[in-house]
Amino acid sequence: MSIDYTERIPNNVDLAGDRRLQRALESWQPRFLQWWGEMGPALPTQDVYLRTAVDVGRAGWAHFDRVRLPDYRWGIFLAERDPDRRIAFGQHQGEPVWQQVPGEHRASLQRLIVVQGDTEPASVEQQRRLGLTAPSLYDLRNLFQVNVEEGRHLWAMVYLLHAYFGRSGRDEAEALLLRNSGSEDSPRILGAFNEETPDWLSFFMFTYFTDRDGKYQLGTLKESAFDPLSRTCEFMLKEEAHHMFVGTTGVDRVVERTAQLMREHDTDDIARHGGIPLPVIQKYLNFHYSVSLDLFGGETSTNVANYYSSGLKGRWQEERRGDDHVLTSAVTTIERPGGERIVSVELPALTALNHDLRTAYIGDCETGVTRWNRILDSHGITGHRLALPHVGFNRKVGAFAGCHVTPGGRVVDAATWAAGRPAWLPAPADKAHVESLMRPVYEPGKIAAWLAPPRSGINGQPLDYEYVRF
Ligand code: BYC
Repeated sequence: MSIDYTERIPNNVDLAGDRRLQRALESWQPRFLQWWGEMGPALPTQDVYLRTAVDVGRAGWAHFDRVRLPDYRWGIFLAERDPDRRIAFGQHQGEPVWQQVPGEHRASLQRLIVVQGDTEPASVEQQRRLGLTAPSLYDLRNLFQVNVEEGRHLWAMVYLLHAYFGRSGRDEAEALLLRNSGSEDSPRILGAFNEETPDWLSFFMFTYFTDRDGKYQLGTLKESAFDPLSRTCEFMLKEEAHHMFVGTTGVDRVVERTAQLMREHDTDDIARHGGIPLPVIQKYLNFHYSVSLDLFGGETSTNVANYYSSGLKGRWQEERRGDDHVLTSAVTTIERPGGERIVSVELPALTALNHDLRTAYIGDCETGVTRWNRILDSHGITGHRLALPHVGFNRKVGAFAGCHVTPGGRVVDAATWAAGRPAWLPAPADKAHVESLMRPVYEPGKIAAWLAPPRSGINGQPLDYEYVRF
């Protein structure tokens, strides 16, 4: 079913056919817009060159146009329904997928949807002030594209809460607009979404590492036996691809510019030449990677075992796995601290599914590091390498929480950790330097001196296109 843009809430779920639901969502809509006004982008603009979904099918789903941000057509878009789809894993493997929520899984499914939904507006809140220091109109436009799509992902989860979870779902939808990133009284649910994204290096790292957790979590929810959740995640993943692109190419361009400055001035100390030194890039990487690893939950979790067995949340690329998809007798190996060393232990695969997902995620993160090191190589910089820190580094969740592990993977005491910290995580002086570079560049085609230009414009437009008008 194609998307109906004549409706107050654009959708492809025949909202008009369910008046009660339509009215409930229409009463949530002004509250969303109020939240967007208060917590969304702080920079006033006239319009932005944005893409909007016009069809959820394979071809031609995106339409580009100049849009006033508050007029963006947020709506409800689910991927096409496959009438033959069957549950791919767990106790219900082989049975038809569910079009309604089974009573016994109501609380767990609602919890998963609320946790997912909570991250979407959180990221908009975290990025609220970035427009004030955008390094170019191209980047500013990308920020706003990410923001409106996160807003739409909130709509996706709110639709599920309203349509399938009755009164408690409506209450949760309300609460999604009441919690705020970093709030003392009512913070966002997951740790990384209460951290600040105060500068564009953080934004690129966030869209590389934290949005990538989103990709993997959505990938597991796409496998869900609850078909409406699966279908909405499938479409969200298509939008998510652009967020990955912003992160990957954003860090590419920081590294590229840093390498250029290192060559040009024949020094590693490029801070005084207006660049971001490699050790600072590494520290930001260490921070964003480690807080993103926390988003996978504990290495061992009975929650995830139950989600899997009951069909709520699958594995990354479940159907491509060559095992029994039940995992009752499978085992796996994980690393965890064992006194002063890190030891490997064998565990039931079912309770280690967060670890399984995290392993796929880490493999994906490595590809970024490889490409950034290739950029250094291409500038003849061979003495420096970017690297992912050890999984135990700077962790607050899981087996390594409360244990001090260096980026290289050595377990150390609290004093050694405290002494090493300024070299491993962004120190006040690093943050101050990065902040000092954050000056807005709003002239079409121009770019801040700490960042290399992108390889090409958006949707075939030239780099000096007026992507945002004021
Ligand atoms: N912070 O059994 P455990 C995205 C809680 S990002 C705070 O080890 P479980 C996006 C946990 O809730 C993707 N609390 O974990 C990216 C549990 O509490 P309860 C978001 C945490 O349940 C960028 C307790 O600790 N989507 O889309 O197996 C921009 C024990 O946990 C944290 C999802 O996460 C934490 N980091 O797995 C925009 C998918 N970690 O239940 C968007 C939905 C754990 O005992 N969520 N806890 O009160 C889930 O699948 C799971 O809830 C988690 C945790 C993977 C998060």
